[in-house]
Amino acid sequence: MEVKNNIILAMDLMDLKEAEKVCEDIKEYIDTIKIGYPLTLAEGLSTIGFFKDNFDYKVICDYKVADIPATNEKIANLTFDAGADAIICHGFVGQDSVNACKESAEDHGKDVFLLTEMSHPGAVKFLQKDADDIAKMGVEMGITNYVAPSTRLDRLSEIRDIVGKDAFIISPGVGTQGGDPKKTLEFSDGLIIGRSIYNAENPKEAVENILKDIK
Ligand code: NUP
Repeated sequence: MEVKNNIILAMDLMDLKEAEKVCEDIKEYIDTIKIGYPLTLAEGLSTIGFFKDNFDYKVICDYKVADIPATNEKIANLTFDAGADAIICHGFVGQDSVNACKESAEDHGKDVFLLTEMSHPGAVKFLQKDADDIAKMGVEMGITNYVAPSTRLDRLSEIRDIVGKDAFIISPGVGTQGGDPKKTLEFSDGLIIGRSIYNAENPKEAVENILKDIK
């Protein structure tokens, strides 16, 4: 997946009209959006089509799919049938569950992202211990897209080493959670940025400032 300017907008506003306003403001800089449960549960699965039709965005659905294989397959099929370009799934549930998402993605000619370690402080307690093995499992499965944290660059760097230089890593935690955009891009291919853009007084200026920093 190619991401314009290495920035993916994490759109977690829960009102589609407000989300649209932000997207209008920054559309010259952004071609990929990530939506998750907040916007999808508030406004429906049709938000995927809304962003594709109105902005021609690539849409990554951050549904952190983490169920048994049969249920993962249903979730992924619904997501891709609604027009998503990619889905994010959790790795801790194991290979069979991840494979259900991977196969659904392949059937639809779309992408799956494997979530390794998360960016928030709480991830250190449980998820971090298994994150390297989750990444190794992804490599063994032939997965080429990963999510890894910008908030812990040592961990991001280790995950990069495991998945290899040709894998595509996108990283949340830039800005509000404390991650540095430029340093993150030493290891990552894309920055997932939400609140520091959509909550900014001037979202366009916020993006321009990030771009100045990373160029
Ligand atoms: O480890 C993760 N951390 C994280 O923040 C995995 C994620 N998918 N996210 C998501 O990235 C989070 O749900 C939000 O949509 C976005 C970060 O947003 P913000 O902290 O820039 O507002």
